[in-house]
Amino acid sequence: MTSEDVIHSFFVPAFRTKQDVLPGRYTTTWFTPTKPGKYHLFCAEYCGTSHSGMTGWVYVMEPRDYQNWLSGGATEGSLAENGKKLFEQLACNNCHKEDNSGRGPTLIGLFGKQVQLAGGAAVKADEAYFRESILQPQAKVVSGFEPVMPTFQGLVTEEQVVQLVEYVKSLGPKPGTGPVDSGRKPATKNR
Ligand SMILES: [Cu+2]
Repeated sequence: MTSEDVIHSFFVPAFRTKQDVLPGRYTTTWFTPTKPGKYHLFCAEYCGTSHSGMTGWVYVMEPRDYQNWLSGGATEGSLAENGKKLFEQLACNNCHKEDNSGRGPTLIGLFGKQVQLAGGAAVKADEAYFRESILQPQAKVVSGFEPVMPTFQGLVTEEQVVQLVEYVKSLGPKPGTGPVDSGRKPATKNR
């Protein structure tokens, strides 16, 4: 879970579970419900004028009912599958090529690795880094690459950002690979 604006809090009273939802960070929550039913969920952190409308339902189903619901076309693919489609629609793959020959670094096997940045710093390739790189690509430029990526701020919804992030997560890391090396020499100014 993440927020595009202020701090919210995901709260399901019946499950006695509550987790803050923060801008710039991804948080996770999970629980094992024991009884099928329909349970209220709330935002439990005052977040603005529409706070009182920030509610929803969690549906707990028997496995068979859940399978029925799934096959009824209630969902169209996983987050990662939708992210892959979006990645192609937005032509991200023109620059982020699988073989690292594009204008941007390859994203294969990236999730969870340390990334060497231009200027010498390093950053962990986590969800927050992916999100920032989609919305503010110039914030952390990978060593060996030019800061040429345009921002996708305003072009993708928060839900689409989540889909893209899940897609990149689904690309790796591949087991047994070492830290990510961009495979390129650092960019020089006089090129
Ligand atoms: Cu809220």
